[in-house]
Amino acid sequence: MEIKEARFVVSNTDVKKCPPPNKPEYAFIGRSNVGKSSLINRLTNKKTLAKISGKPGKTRLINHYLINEEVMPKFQKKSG
Ligand SMILES: Nc1nc2c(ncn2[C@@H]2O[C@H](COP(=O)(O)OP(=O)(O)O)[C@@H](O)[C@H]2O)c(=O)[nH]1
Ligand SMILES: [Mg+2]
Repeated sequence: MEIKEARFVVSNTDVKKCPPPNKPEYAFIGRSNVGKSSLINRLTNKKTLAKISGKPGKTRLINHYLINEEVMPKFQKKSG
């Protein structure tokens, strides 16, 4: 898949508040500081899409990013 567009959608601490699972999703899961954010930025060719930190334990959130929105226009951000 060619990534043409990528944007941050929302961060959550509660999985119940995450966007509805109405799209294919790729999950990047791993220990703190292993390079998850760096990998997301590399794949999307956006240096600042996912925040990268030198210190472990900075991010304790579930972050959702939307890739190629024009291919999947029905996505709606879930509020709250
Ligand atoms: N040497 C090296 N450092 C990396 C690599 N990928 C990420 N890092 C560094 O590892 C640290 C944590 O990366 P980050 O992407 O924030 O990890 P995350 O906590 O899993 O999201 C940052 O200082 C990155 O610059 C890599 O492939 N090689
Ligand atoms: Mg990270």
